[in-house]
Amino acid sequence: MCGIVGAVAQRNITPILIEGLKRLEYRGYDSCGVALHTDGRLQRSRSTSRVAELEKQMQEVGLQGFTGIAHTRWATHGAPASHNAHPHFSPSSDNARIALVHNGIIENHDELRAELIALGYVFQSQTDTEVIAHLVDHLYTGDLFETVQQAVKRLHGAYAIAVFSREEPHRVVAARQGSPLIVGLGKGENFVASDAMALAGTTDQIIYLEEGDVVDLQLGRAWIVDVNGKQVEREVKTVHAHTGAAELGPYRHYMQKEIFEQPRVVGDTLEGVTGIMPELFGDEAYKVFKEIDRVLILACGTSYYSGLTAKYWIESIAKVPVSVEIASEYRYRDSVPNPSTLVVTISQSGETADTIAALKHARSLGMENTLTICNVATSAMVRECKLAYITRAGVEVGVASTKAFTTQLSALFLLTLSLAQVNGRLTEEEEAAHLKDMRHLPSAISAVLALEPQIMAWAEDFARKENALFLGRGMHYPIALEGALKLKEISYIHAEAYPAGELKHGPLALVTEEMPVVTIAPNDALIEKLKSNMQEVRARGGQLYVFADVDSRITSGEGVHVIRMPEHYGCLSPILHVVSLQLLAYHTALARGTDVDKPRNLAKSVTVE
Ligand code: HGA
Repeated sequence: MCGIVGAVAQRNITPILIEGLKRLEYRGYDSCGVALHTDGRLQRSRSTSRVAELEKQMQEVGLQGFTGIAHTRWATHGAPASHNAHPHFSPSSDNARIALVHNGIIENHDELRAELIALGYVFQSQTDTEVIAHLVDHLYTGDLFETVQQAVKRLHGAYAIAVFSREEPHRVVAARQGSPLIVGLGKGENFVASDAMALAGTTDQIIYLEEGDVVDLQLGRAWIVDVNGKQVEREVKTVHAHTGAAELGPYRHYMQKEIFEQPRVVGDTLEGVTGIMPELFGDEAYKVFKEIDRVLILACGTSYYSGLTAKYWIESIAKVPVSVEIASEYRYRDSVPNPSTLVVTISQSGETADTIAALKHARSLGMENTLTICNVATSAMVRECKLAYITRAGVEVGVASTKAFTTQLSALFLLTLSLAQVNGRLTEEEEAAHLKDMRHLPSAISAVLALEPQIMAWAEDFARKENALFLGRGMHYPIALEGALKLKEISYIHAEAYPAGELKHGPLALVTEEMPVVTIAPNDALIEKLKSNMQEVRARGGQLYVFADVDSRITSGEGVHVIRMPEHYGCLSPILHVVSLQLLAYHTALARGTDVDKPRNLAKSVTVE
């Protein structure tokens, strides 16, 4: 999603801004731009192509400067076109006094636009962002810090902004509310960015701004005022931000690389877990787990499906009731709060706007026992929650999440066992058996990855289809949902998932000889029921593509294609089955020639609502 980088220095900052944008590039964007204070004027360069193209454009005209801001945009308001790309200028392109970049959504943009048009401002874009640029210009007093503090009072919605003025050449002012923003401190120079990763190699001295903060960046000072306009000191952290996208190595795409990293990252996520204990989630975890008598999981997309899987685990093993809600729904609906709930948020980036808002909503309803499963230790989510488990998936570049999902599942299984233990539902023998299975997970996943050639053969068939159904039962139903989501996201094939028993209540009407039906068939208590559901599909001519456990006695035949999973893996079986579905989606997309790592319309780290 959108990325911001800004700098005030005594050297040419173009390389810092461009490098910062490149580090944020993997999140997905549709346009990018840079504005600099150059020779007493504001100048900008914008592109609907890649950051490398923007860099070339800037080199051609020799665009350099000591003060500036840069942006990657993922359009929410207005088409992904160059006139909508940030930075936005005010009062006009040729007479720019204010330059501004923004992440988020301004909800009262229509009202503000009408007001500003009445004042004579002419809009050049369809974005909600441009209203902020004109608003700042309209309120400008000659002191940008003071002006921005006034301007943000008029904004409703979510924003992280960075702005500078032609009249104050060594100053960038930034503010946040609902979208992440950090400050990077240098020696006689200061920076702002939407993520510390953007500044890796420039500075490791990072301040995480809080909601409502406005910061004044000058050469030797970084002053922050809080939401009440009171000057505040915020903790400076030394952050060794990872340097972004790693090398592809022998892989064609990051998604493929990340699928194949799963044995290692699942191992890393579980490393050091020699026994089950609540303290894995934080010092207060034992007390919290004792206090709660239900769990509410809040998440979006793939993380939501890991939450759904965890519901099956927690209810069957720990015997604690669980509800799982889509964060963007939960935050706006009337629900019945219960203070003895453990609120669990799941997010790869820890910055997912909907999930953070849902968490805050839950807290506002008096539910203070919060825990997050997250891949970024320094994220807003980790900072907001009482307890946390940090997955060790490493940077996930592919927009379609893979290794983040399996590491989330690994952490959620640990949570299940910890809750079971606190509730006296885990014997020492059971604990030892589960730990043994978890230790063996990396090699079990590797065995699934070895199925790639067989899955590639199936992908050839799938690439010619426009629809697909996915079936699962029990804890494999969320895995069917995740498999369908993967296929949709990167191959653009319409795919839907159903609990297999639900087929006859409607979706069976879709089954013809043209319909591939992917079936997850672990050898569990529901296998005979599932076989009946498969017969229902075959009777209507549907083509079954079955991932069957080694001992499930399902054989290939007319219209029934079977790939045998290496072993039956009990409770942890969802972690293995999803890997085969990831490979199926990947190879289908490859055969269709889509942009696997940057699927159309999607972005990583969804920091807007
Ligand atoms: N609303 C702004 C910024 C969008 C954004 O933050 N995307 O991640 C726009 O549409 O330009």
